[in-house]
Amino acid sequence: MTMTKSPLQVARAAYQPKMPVALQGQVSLKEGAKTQSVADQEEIQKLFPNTYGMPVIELVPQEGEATQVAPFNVGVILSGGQAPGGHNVICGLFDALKRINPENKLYGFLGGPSGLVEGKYAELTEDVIDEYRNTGGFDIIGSGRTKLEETEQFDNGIKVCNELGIKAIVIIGGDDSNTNACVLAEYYLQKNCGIQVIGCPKTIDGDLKNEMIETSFGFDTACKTFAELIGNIQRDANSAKKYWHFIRLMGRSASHIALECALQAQPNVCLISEEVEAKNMTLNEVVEQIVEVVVARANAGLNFGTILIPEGLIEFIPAMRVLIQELNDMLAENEEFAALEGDDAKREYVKSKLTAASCDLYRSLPKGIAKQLTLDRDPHGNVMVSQIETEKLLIEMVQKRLAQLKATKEYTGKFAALNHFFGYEGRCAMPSNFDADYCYSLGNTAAHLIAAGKTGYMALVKNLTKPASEWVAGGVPVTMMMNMERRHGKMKPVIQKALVDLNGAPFKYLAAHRADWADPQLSYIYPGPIQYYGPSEVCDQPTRTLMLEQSNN
Ligand code: FBP
Repeated sequence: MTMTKSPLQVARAAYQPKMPVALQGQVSLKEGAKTQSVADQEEIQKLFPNTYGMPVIELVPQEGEATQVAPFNVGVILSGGQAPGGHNVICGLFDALKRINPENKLYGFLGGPSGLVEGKYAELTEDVIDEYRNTGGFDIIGSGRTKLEETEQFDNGIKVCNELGIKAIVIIGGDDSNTNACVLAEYYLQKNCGIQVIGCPKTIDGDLKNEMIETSFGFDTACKTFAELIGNIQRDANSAKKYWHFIRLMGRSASHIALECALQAQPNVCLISEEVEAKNMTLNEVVEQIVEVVVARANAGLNFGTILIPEGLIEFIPAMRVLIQELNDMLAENEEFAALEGDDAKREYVKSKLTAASCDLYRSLPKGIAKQLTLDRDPHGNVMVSQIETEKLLIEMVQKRLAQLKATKEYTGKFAALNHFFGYEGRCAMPSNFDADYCYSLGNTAAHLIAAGKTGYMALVKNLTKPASEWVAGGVPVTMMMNMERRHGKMKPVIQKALVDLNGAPFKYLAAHRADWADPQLSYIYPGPIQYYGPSEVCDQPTRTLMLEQSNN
């Protein structure tokens, strides 16, 4: 007989996620005070007249008889990059919908937001859902990065929802997708079409967090997966004693993933983009910071080590940021550039359009890196930093600098470097207990917000360093998290990205300990793989970031 599932897969299929007490029985809503956006209040209010200022909501246990709710249908969309736990949001949503009324139906829009616009969907029935409980990936319905922004797309959505009797759409996505969810909610209220929109905070990057959203789902599992790999590499480095490992980690602009992995594995160096920017560092200064550690360790006879590099680093070097901004504005809807054939023609075109300082910087970069900077932006206008091989650029520059130091006898070690990029390895990992529980609770929460007629909200679950039974579930108006930012050359309302806070406890911990971690007296940690069964202190711990952040409160 062929085996189609590993024993762990079978065990995980039967895992019952832990949930806050408030979600375990009948639920009612408690509304707080009116809210304001985090910045640019006047502009945001003008753009979102119907969804601005709504109160924060808390879900609380309901006393007495269950309220009868007429059956309704819901559509769900997975948007953007995969994040562990997405399937459990859908499973939690499904189970809560069925508890609210067994006749409720859940449809999944296929391939991301385009599924809604193009009317591509599948009904998610019990047998489908059961296949995906506590699994990683987004393959239950697929994901995509189509941006929902045109009224034509919104109107198509109305047609499709009406055909399926859908009363609400749940968009599981990051900051950009949830911004779009809010635009959609606002439009549907203006049109009075009766379709609600609820968001859920997803992204491994960890940059969708604020006063209300303690963390985005997927960050926990992805970081634990990367930290395991980094620990394994450190053990290899410490055994063979011959390589410097330059490890770039996903996370887009924010360095949360690199920081969390550093807290878990204690590498010799961890660069934090936000610090590089705050200190106004040049690329050469970043290189110098690495070289100092390499030289110090070589002097102690250790020609090996680990260096963590956040994937967005390059955007945070001030001169590089100006260059990227110029490239963004230049490349936005630039058909002339798109029509050019061959790398040389494109390079010459770019050089002719840049300011003198940016042009000099562009010319000084290795050609491969310069080309990577001009690759297509994603549909939200972001540079695709995952495709820029900053770790190779740094290796090359460190190598050059060490050669100079060797010539003057200031460095006598050996330098052999290997490059790694971790991102896709962790985005679809089997969710940790934390993510499995958190996501299932988020899905449940979304169902209750829908049943109560809410729209323009993001589902939230907080108190996350406490046992799951003490978590608090509710909803936050998406407009509360918004500000105005420049995108595609224009000012747009978007959910404010949370970058690493240099005054926050996680960064301060790194800053206080990194000299010890660089030191020849090794302090590597080998975190090992995620554990699903065993003592709670091994299996249910949230990230170090969350624990340090909350230990301050
Ligand atoms: P989201 O913001 O959509 O969650 O993206 C997560 C992410 O993994 C980033 O860390 C990375 O830069 C990007 O997706 C890679 O994009 P793609 O999946 O299109 O290669």
